[in-house]
Amino acid sequence: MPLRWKYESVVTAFLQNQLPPPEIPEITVLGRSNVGKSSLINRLVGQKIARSSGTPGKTRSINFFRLAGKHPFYLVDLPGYGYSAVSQETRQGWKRLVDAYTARSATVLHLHLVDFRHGFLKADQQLREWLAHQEAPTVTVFTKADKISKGKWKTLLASYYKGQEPAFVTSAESGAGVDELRLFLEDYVDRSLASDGPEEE
Ligand SMILES: Nc1nc2c(ncn2[C@@H]2O[C@H](COP(=O)(O)OP(=O)(O)O)[C@@H](O)[C@H]2O)c(=O)[nH]1
Ligand SMILES: [Mg+2]
Repeated sequence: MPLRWKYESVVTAFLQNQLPPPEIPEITVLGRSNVGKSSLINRLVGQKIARSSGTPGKTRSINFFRLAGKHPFYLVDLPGYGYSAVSQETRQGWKRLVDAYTARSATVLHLHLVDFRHGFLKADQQLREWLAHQEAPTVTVFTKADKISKGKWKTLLASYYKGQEPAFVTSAESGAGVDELRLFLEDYVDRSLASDGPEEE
C-alpha cells in the first residue's frame, strides 16, 4: 500500500495578516506559471484540492494545504515569484506577501518545479538565485515527464541536472515518480521535526 496523506484544510492568504502561524513544517511548491504546481499537489494528495488552470499568472494568493501523514504539515502552493506580467503595484504587493511568508521561517524545504521538456529557463534561473538566499534547501522536481518517452529520461535528466541533492522526475498525468516523491517528503517532515526536538543522549 502506498503512503497516503489525509487532507485536513486550506488557508488562502492574499495579505500578510492572513498567513497561518508558523506552527507546523511547510514545504513550498514553486515554479513558473503552468509548470504543473497545482496538478502535482492534487496528484500527491490524490484529491482535487488545488485549482489548476490553463491561464497563467492569475493567482495572487498563497494557498496552504494542511495535510496529515505521520505528522501534520503544510504543502504551500506559491505561484510564480516576481516574473508575472503584472503592474508594478501588484508586483510590489506580491513581493511583500512572499517576503512576509518566508520571514516566518516555517519552511523546511522548497520544491522547485521545472518542466522536463524545457529544463531550466531564464525564469527558473531567476528563481534559483532567489532560492539560494533562502534558509531552507531546495529539491528540483521535473514535471510533465509523460510528454517525453521513457527511454530518453536518463539522458535528459543528466543533461539538465548536475546537482548533488535528489531530483525527481514526475508526471501528474501518469503518476510517474509521485509515490517516490511523497515518501521522500513524508520522511523529510519526520526528520525536520526530529531535529527540532530536544536532544537525547
Ligand atoms: N501532460 C501533462 N500535463 C500537465 C501535467 N501537469 C500539469 N499539466 C497541465 O499543465 C497546465 C498547467 O498546470 P497547473 O497545475 O495549473 O500549473 P501551475 O500554474 O504551475 O499550477 C494544465 O493544463 C495541466 O493540465 C503533467 O504531468 N502532464
Ligand atoms: Mg496553480
